[in-house]
Amino acid sequence: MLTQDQKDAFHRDGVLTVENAVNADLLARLRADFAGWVEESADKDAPYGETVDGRPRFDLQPGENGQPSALRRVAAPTEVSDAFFEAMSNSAMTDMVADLIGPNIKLHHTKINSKQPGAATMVKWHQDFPFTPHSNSDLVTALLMIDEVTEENGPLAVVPGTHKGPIHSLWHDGVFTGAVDPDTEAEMKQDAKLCMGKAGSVCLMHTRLAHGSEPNLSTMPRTLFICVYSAGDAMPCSPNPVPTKHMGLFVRGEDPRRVRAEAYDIDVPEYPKTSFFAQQSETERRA
Ligand SMILES: O=C(O)CCC(=O)C(=O)O
Repeated sequence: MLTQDQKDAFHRDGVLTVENAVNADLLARLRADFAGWVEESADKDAPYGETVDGRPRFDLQPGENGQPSALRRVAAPTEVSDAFFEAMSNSAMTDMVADLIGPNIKLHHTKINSKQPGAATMVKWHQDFPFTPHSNSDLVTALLMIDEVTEENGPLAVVPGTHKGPIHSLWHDGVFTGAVDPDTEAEMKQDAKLCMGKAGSVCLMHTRLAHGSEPNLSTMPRTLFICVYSAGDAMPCSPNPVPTKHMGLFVRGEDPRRVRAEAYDIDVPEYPKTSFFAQQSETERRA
């Protein structure tokens, strides 16, 4: 599925963007299901629905400055949509991940992050691994573009090569902020590269790569379907922050029934009270 040059680029940079990760028919079904959730959420002003641990499935950006609240996260969409299950488990995207960390690939979790036009939704800088530590770091976060991602609509920003650098703590002064400290963030932003592409493209990101994203300044939505996969022999070291009945599903290869370990030190993450976005916001941290 991926060329040797693409695989080499991923291992060198920790990030690779590839077009046509799902076919046109599946992309249309993904877009239709998500449009239905946006419509359903329009008359809601607080998170709603329920996932396996009782927390809401649908998370809303609180309305500010006269803007209505807006859907920003769907947790574990594979549980409520055949299209999202298919994209996660049986698409070109799945094969690409197997090319990078396969042959045995299992699912950790899925979610949709959406930035509706005018909403303040943004992601503070972090690496994924301190949220989801495993016995080894052969984990890929696949961010499938459900909408076209442009310079204006809040693209993912990454710092190539940081997957080979330090693991940055997300705890500061005894508080789990879900983000690196402000000085580290300023340094990361200086070297940031944007991951953009047409709808149906996927950004494949190493779990230790530093990344963040700014609000959507355009009139078009920016929606990403995010699947976190691990090698079959990577074992989770903390509870899944976005638990799903599909966790541990082998989507390629088979269970090797072995654990492979890498040496590293990491702070234990805090389990989110509500969602990732609330965890990164001042309000929840002070609650
Ligand atoms: O939605 C985004 O722009 C980034 C997603 C992300 O960083 C995350 O969910 O960990």
